[in-house]
Amino acid sequence: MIRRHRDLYEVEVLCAGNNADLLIQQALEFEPNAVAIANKNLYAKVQEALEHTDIKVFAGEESIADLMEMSSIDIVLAAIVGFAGLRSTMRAIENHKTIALANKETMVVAGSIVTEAAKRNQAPILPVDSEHSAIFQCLIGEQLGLSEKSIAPIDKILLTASGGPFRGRNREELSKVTLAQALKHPNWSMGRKVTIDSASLMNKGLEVIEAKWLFGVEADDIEVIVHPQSIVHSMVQYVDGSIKAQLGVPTMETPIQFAFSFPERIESHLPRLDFAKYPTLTFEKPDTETFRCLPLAYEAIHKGGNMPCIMNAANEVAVQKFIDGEIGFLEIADFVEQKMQTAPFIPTPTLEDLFETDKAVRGGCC
Ligand code: MN3
Repeated sequence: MIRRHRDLYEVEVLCAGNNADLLIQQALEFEPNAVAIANKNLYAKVQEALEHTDIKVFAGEESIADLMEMSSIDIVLAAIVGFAGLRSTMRAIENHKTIALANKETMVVAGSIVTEAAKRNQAPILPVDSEHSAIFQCLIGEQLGLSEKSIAPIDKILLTASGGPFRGRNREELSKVTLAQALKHPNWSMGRKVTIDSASLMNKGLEVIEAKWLFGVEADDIEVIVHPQSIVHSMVQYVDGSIKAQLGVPTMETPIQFAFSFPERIESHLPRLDFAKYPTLTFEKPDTETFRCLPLAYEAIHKGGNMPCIMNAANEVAVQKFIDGEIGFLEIADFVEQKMQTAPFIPTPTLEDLFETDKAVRGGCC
């Protein structure tokens, strides 16, 4: 997107977790002011590769958060996966940056704190998650501004889910699925964590919570609908019964571009949706008996407080255990449910409480 619109956007900072090679390659192409790599062990490698340039090199998660203070930054694409993205996103908000939010865990864990801080600091949060970008696009013209608490004309949000690679399978079949099968998503190409979350429907659970905070609606007014073709990216039903939907081929480039170009629309060379190739679009109810992560997410948001944080941390641990072959696929939900029952509950947590909760659950507190 940036590559095609170099006249509109300048890259100030690039950050990476462990992928030093891609960071170096992109730094040489986009010539940012600074780069940061979270993994400090890779500092020397990046520094050496960029030695002959003016690009400043930093390492460590703190330095990523510190870079958010740069006055030359207007918009931050918050795309660090998992809880790890919270601190730098908060720092960007405190520095009045526009946030293009690709990190849903930030909203899941600290939705109330993040949305309040965004309001206080006049830092708009624009969704990058494809479903939330769709909802946002359906809301334009109906009400102004995101994160407003009262969106009067909405009846409900219809959040679509592809159903992932295991749609239609029963628990017996799911007890035997492998990591390789879980990583084969039918429509979207994404990182490991998100792909496994998609297979377990936890991703949709996280998205329900994300939508609640982004659009100021109650979780019960968000209905998940399985739509295997991933063409309708989500919908909004209004009080008069009208439904607006946003459609397109499944690619993350569209929502990323829209978050950057909003309130304008700019050209894109991306393939157009050919309806002849999709003669049938289907919709079905999610199987919440089999895919228990989705009801667990509703339970967490109903409970409130630090419960979504407990759920998220437990899920991140469980997904890693599944990747490492320590637990089976169905045990992801078991693990999450168990932590939700035993981890200490805090009804109105501060940001520091949430960091403590996250650490405790990861540390195996309970
Ligand atoms: Mn999504």
